[in-house]
Amino acid sequence: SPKRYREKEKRKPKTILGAVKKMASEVITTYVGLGSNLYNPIEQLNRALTALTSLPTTCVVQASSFYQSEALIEDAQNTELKLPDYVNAVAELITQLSPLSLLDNLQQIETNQGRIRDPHKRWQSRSLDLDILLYANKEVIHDRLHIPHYDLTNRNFVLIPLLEIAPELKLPNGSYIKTYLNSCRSGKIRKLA
Ligand code: A4P
Ligand code: MG
Repeated sequence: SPKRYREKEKRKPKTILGAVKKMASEVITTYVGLGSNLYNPIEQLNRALTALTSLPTTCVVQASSFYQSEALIEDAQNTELKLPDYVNAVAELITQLSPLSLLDNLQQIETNQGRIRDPHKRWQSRSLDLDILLYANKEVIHDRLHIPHYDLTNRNFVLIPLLEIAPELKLPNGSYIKTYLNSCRSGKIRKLA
């Protein structure tokens, strides 16, 4: 109806510049951690990076080198059984997806790459794990989502690739991420060629 049309018109930004600013303000920088220790981890990460580039309203700005590291396991986990090494990396994205819809999309990529999720077992070997490390300066506390990632500052295999692409990055609380490098767990890690 003409009335509804007029209402719709009202909601439009007044200028092109207004529209551009509105769009720009909704673009968020987010960092995603990638990890794999099954079925050719390097191949898994390359596939995942390609999948990230085709997410809706999302661009991959840059990705870190790949790093090989010893599997971090829980104290209670059976250590006689040596788990395969991980390959880890971090990607910087810009996106207009909300945190939860980004999570849905990441979990879909994991599933597409054969990730089998057993909610009763933590830290199982996996073909692909995609974690949202940071989402702009936001803190998110939700049943399905904690941002920043709960263990980000303790893991050298997250901190090292993250700092490679964003050395001056800060947590939402304002502290520099690089300051955690000295105090994080120091499992074996090496940069892959
Ligand atoms: N979830 C909450 N917050 C987030 C977030 N910021 N990003 C929820 C992604 N997911 C988040 O995750 C379990 C649930 O966490 C999800 O359903 C989501 O709603 P998951 O991927 O299903 O299971 P998970 O990964 O086994 O659990 P968890 O505890 O997150 O494991 P981690 O912490 O990811 O650790 N060793 C090396 N060297 N490298 C590794 O990458 N990774 C792990 C897994 C263990 N050891 C490792 C590595
Ligand atoms: Mg995970």
